[in-house]
Order: sequence, then C-alpha cells, then structure tokens
Amino acid sequence: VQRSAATLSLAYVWVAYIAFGLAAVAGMVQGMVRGGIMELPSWTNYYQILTAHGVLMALIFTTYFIVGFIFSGVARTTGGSLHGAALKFGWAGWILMTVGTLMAVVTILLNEASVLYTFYAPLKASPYFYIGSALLVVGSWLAGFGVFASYRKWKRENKGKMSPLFVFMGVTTYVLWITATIPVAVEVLFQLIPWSLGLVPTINVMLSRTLFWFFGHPLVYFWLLPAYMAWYVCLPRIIGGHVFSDSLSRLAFLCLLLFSIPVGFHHQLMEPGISPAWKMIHVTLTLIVVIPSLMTAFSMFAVFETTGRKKGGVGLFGWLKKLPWTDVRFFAPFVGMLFFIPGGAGGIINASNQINAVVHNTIWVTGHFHITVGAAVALTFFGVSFWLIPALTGRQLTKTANRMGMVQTVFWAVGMFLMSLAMHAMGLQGAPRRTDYTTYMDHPLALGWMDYQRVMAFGGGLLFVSAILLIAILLYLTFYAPKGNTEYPIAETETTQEVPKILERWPVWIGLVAFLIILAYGYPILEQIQHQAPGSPPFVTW
Ligand code: HAS
Repeated sequence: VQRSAATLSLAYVWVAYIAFGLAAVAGMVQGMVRGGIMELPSWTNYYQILTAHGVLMALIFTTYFIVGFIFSGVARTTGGSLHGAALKFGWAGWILMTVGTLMAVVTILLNEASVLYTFYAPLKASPYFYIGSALLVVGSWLAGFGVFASYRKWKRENKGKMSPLFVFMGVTTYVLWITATIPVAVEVLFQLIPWSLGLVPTINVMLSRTLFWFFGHPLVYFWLLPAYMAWYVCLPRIIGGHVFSDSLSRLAFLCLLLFSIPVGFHHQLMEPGISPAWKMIHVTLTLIVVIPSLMTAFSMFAVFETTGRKKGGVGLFGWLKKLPWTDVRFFAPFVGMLFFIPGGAGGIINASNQINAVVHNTIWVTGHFHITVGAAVALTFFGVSFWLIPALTGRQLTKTANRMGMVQTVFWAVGMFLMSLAMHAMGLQGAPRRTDYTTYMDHPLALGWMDYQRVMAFGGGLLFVSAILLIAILLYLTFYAPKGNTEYPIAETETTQEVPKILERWPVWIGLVAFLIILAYGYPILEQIQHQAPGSPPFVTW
C-alpha cells in the first residue's frame, strides 16, 4: 500500500484505538461499579460512564477501524494506491468525523449527554451531542464516497471485469451503511436537534425509537461485514489456502445487504404502537438474515478443512491440527469465530418473537452483544491490526509481538467468556440491563445475582488487562518494531471461477433494498405519524 493511502488508513486506525483505550477504562469502571466492588465519586454517575463506554467502543472504535481497514484493502487490491478523489474524501471525512467525535465526547464528559449509545428519545442530550453524531455520520459518508471513487476508477480501467472481492465487499458495506444511516440522520436532524434546542416542546418517542432501530440493526452488520471481509479474503491467505467460492462470498454479502435493514422491529417486539403483524414480518426477515451467516460458517469450515487436508491432515479431524495455531493473525479471528457460534444462536433466540419476552431488556442482551461485537468482531479487528499496522508502517510483526498477541487474545477470550456467561445466566433469571449496583432492597432473587455480578467484574478486569496489552503491542508495531515487510494478506480462488454478472448489477440490488425497506417500514411509519400523541410533531413545522 502506497504511503498516501497508508497514512490515511493509519490515521483512522489510530483514532479507533485511542477511543478503544478510553472505552476500556470506562468499561472496567462500570463493571466494577455494577458488581458492587467500587463506588463512583459524586461528580460522575453510572449512566455517564456507561454512555462513554458504549459510544466510544460501539460507535467510535468500530467506525474508525472499519473506514481505515476498508481504505487500506481497497488500495491494496486496486494497484496499491487510492484514487486522488478517494484521498480527498478520506481526509475530509476524517476531519468531520473527528470534530464530531470531540463534540460528542466533550458533552459526555460534561454529563450533558448521558443518553447511552442508543440515544433515542425520551432521554435528551445537549444539541452539541447530536450535532457531533451527525458530523460523525456525514464524515463516514464522505469516506464511503472515497471508496466509491476508487471503485469507479477501477471499473473504468477494467471494463467488463468483476471487481476484486475485497473491493466488492467494501462497496457493499458502504451501501449498507449509507442506506442505514439515513433514518438516524432524519431522526437527529428533524427530531432530536430541534427538540434539544427547545424549538419544539415535545417529541414523537415512538417514531424516534423506530428511526433509531431502522439504523440500529444494520449498524451491527456494518460492524460484522468488515470482520467477514477478513474471514473471507484475508484468513485463507494467512493459513495458506484459497477463497472457497467467489460467487458464494458475493452472494452472502448481497443477502446481508438486502435483509439486514428491514428488521429493526425485532428490537421493539415488546413495544406498543407497532401492530403484531408488522412485528412478525420483521421477525421473519430477521430469520432470513441468519442464512448468509450460515453460508459464511459453511465457507469457513470448507476453507479450513480443504487447506488442512492439503497440508497432510487426515481422518475426520486431522486437518484441524494443520492450521497455524501459533500465528496470532489466524488465532485471534478464529477464537472470534468460536464466540460467534453461541452469539448467533443467542441472536436467533432474541429474534424468536415470544422468547424475546423472556430476555428483552435483561442483561442477557448485553451478554449477546459482548460475544458478537465484543468478541467475534473485536477479536477479528485485533487479529487484523497485528498485520495491518506493520504492513502500513513498513515494519515487521516480530515473534515476540506475535507471542504477546496470543497472550492478549487469551486474556480477552477468557475475560469475555466469564463476563458474558454470567450476563447470560443472570439475564435468564430476569436481571435487568443498564442498572447501577442495587440489591432491590435486599430482595432474595437480586441477592442471588451478586456472585454473577462479581464474575462479570472479574471478567471485565481481564478484558482491561488485555486492552492495555493490545495498545502496548500496537504502539510497538507502529513506532518501534524493526523495519521490514509485512504481508497484506489477500487470498484468491484456487482456479478461475465464473462469477454471474448479476452479482454486480447495483441498480438491481439497490432497487430491491428500497423495495424491502418500503415494504417493512412504509406503512408502520405512516401509522406512527398519524397516531402520534397530541402536541408531538414528528418534524418541525416552522
Ligand atoms: Fe444481535 C440485540 C438478533 C447478530 C449485536 N444484537 C443486539 C444488540 C447488539 C447486537 C449490539 O432479534 C443490542 C442492542 C441494544 O443495545 O439494545 N443478532 C440477532 C440475530 C443475529 C444477530 C438474529 N447481533 C448480531 C451481530 C451483532 C449483534 C452479528 C454485532 C456484531 N440481536 C438480535 C435481537 C436483538 C439483538 C432480536 C434484540 C434483543 C432485545 O430484545 O433487545 C444473527 O445475525 C446471527 C447469525 C449468526 C449465526 C452464527 C454463524 C456462525 C459463524 C461462525 C462459524 C465458526 C467457525 C469456526 C467457522 C447464525 C459464521 C470453525 C470452528 C471449528 C471448530 C473448526
């Protein structure tokens, strides 16, 4: 990757890790407070720390890392550099995103935005928090336009050819992201900002939540798709294998694009104001969006088994022994995949209409997202960082750094395992999520949760140690590791594969996305506007 593209990617990746470090501190503190191990000083409170943790980890760390990773991979697979326009868009996006992030962080620090990372009404923040969030989103759009510019340039220069798999996946991720962020932009611009500025006295809470989850669910796939890019395209090369199927990989991404957006009501199954029939449609579409993940699991097993067998692995499981278990570039994402098996099963439980009543708003849900985004996605991003950063800085992933990375992965995995197991177990007993330390006036049921809370806090401690270790390794790889070449691993298919051209006809796919969105959201949103409480205009009427 040429220097200009490498610097841009690094600028994004490093803001991601600064946010990650701060979020890790907030995460540990909040776990210990909830576990009753420490008390917060009077100038702060549980919800402020929880908001800082959620916003910095789930929104800032992920978005910056993803943008940086995709820029670097697009450069790597389209000749080493980014189109001039892509660089300009990339830097403009970085500036907007960083200004937005600073505004959001300052308002959180001032305790004027303790509205949690799901910042819908009726919790109200300072307008600067919402303006900051809007800048973050618009900045990420600019980065997306940059990727589209490089993609179009490549297509012009390679008429009639299918784009490189990594680029195709990057473009799909941005199409998903830009489509998904439109409803939250509408919510922020037309509902939250006017309301927080006092221009309108009330707000349509139902609509605010609906617009948020219209964005909030595809948000989780925006986190997942770049991890899948690493699984489909980078991992096979790391283990010395090939991409299993080019067409299958593209189809899985398109299915994720189509079905990840019209499903937001599965976060609102317990809410009034949405009729059961519409909820059922979203539940059905949610169960369909599971299929591309099952396709991914199938592909990964296929890649691991065929590669292991080629290396001489025999018998039913002999191929497993041939995988590079001591290479952190493989080990960290692999452990992430293992977490995703119960993570996916938990998602199916959540989505199953009636069972959702058992788990909704319990700490089970917190357990679910710590093993999906906090383990499957995060461990993959760590595994990528171990080669991406030295590849971008022209340094080597040394044996010691590799070994430290393995230790860091084990700490993260054990910490996350303990913490999320306790969360799932407590959730099934009805323990609510998002509460400060409480014994509910010494209620026997709540007293029975205390041991689990301590296990959670202990797991959080291990995660914190792991986070510090990670930052130390990444600093070393950025500034101190010996100069040299680190490979940017991109796998190819073993033989030339014919890929159906339809897979890259964007008007077809974007048209289908629009159709599914209108089908799933058109009428329910109209209904919510029609039946809103008196005096709560959905949009400002000057
Ligand atoms: Fe979820 C809530 C349903 C996936 C994140 N989810 C959340 C929240 C977050 C989140 C953050 O239907 C909380 C939001 C909040 O604050 O309120 N989720 C699902 C479903 C899936 C799913 C059906 N979620 C994710 C992913 C996330 C994520 C991915 C982040 C990255 N989720 C829900 C629902 C709720 C919810 C409800 C609302 C709950 C409520 O009531 O509030 C599916 O996409 C999951 C499909 C995944 C699979 C797994 C495939 C496995 C693979 C690994 C293969 C392993 C290999 C290893 C190859 C079917 C691909 C090889 C092993 C060897 C031994 C060789």
